[in-house]
Amino acid sequence: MTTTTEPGSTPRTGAGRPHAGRWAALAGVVATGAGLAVAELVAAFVDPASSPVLAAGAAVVDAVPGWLKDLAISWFGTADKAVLLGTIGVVALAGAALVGVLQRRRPPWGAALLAAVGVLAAVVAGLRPEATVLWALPALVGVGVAVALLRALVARVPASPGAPPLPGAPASGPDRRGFLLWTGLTAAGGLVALAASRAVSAGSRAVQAVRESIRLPAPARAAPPVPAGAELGVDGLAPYVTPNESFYRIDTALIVPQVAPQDWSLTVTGLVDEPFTITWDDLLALPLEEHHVTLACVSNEVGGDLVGNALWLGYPVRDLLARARPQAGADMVLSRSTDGFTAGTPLEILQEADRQCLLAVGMNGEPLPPEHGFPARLVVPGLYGYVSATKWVTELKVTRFADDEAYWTPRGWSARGPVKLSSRIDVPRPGDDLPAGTVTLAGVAWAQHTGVAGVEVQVDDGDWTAAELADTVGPDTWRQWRLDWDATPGDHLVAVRATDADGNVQVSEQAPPAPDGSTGWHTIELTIQ
Ligand SMILES: Nc1nc2c(c(=O)[nH]1)N[C@H]1C(S)=C(S)[C@@H](COP(=O)(O)O)O[C@H]1N2
Ligand SMILES: [Mo]
Repeated sequence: MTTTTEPGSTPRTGAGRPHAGRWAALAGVVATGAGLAVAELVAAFVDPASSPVLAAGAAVVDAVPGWLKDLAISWFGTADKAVLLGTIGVVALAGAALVGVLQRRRPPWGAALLAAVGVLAAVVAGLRPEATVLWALPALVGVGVAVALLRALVARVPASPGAPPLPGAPASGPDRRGFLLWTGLTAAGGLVALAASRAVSAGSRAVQAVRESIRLPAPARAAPPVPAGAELGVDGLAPYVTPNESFYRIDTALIVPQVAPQDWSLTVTGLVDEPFTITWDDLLALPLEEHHVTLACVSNEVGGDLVGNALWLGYPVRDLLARARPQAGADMVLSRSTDGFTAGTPLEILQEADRQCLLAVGMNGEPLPPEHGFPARLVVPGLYGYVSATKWVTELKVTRFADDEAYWTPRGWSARGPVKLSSRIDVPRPGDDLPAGTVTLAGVAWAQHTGVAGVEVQVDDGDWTAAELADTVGPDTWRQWRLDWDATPGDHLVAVRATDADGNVQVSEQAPPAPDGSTGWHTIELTIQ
């Protein structure tokens, strides 16, 4: 608590009544604490990591220089995180007390300071690398509640003994009993909100803990190793395998579904002779396969980043279907997620002997991250995600396109979504400083399940020049490309196009993503100095 002595107030001496500054500080602490508890409650619904306290802590960890981090670790060892959170707690407590005192003496500056810190916390949370816009919500709701409580409680702070009433305060000021009652009720409400937030986030924390304890079985059939030549080693170029943390995420779920493996099962049903259900343990006991597949979103604009490549571990969907024995006339598998999302995939594609469609449980050597479908999802080489890559999948219904519609079909997207041949320029980045001379152009190109056979680059109205193409494990992934260009000063347009293994050349006609995927050449403007 602060020990301010206000002008005109009697300094507190010994056993006298605490003066109003202390009550105001208490009001600040209780109002702020209740607001933080409400923020925790909102965060429990949005994402546990969107808690303003955790997000601010994470931002501090990212911002402190390496030497300070090393120093903290050498001083506090593994307790460094507890020390950091403790420090944030002490600073918050002191700040909250200050806000209370300020609000009493210089209204509305206490409330204004609190609001400013809350908005800052919302921005910090919203800018976390893994954040969605929703991450700003906990801090915004929390600070709204805190400001309202602060104003209400400070207005009820009893006057210091012997002090003249503050400007604007009624002559017969608020009484001490009333203040304590309101403060107590607020504190109790805050504790209830905190308990509720713990209860709500218990499910996701439990799922998180189970996920971390899982040791996935080794594949019965391992993926071919990634050849060294798959990486061209160009700075700023998308890596051949996309790390899970930077893998694009697209789904309709406002809150990431939390599905515990022990509660999960997958049912194969519909037009089949032998419907069946497998549990998580059943699935892990099957011979799993590993396969690199580049996933792409139909919403990806030309040059966009809604595409990524990962090593998936899972069980062939083909074998699940064989066990269920689809009936004649069926032509679609409607896969359904716990959150109600559905995708419709051509049955014959899932049955192809040489197409590795997986019921995946692993992504780049670890269990699927929750936002990528933990515990199980589908991955189908060659089809956009919206018609194939159902996350948190629990049902495969064998059916007919004539009888069933998947989630996106009545919303303006094609029932069938083969990935279109495409390519992208990653390097240079817009705004890069480019002196004349050799400029490296580089990017990626994909034609899942057919394979990319060539990439060409055109500068201004010049000829198309073949780029160097990196190695790949096979036709189901993208390939890096690069070309060293002898750049002359001035403004230039650089375009890229790919050719697939069947000899199809990427088309120049520009089409928007809807209804079945964008087309056109990725073209960038470069200014050479
Ligand atoms: N349950 C569920 N699965 C889903 C979706 C969804 O909205 N809900 N979106 C699909 C779409 S449109 C794409 S592009 C891929 C994206 O997978 P990712 O988020 O792992 O990159 O998931 C697919 N699976
Ligand atoms: Mo998508």
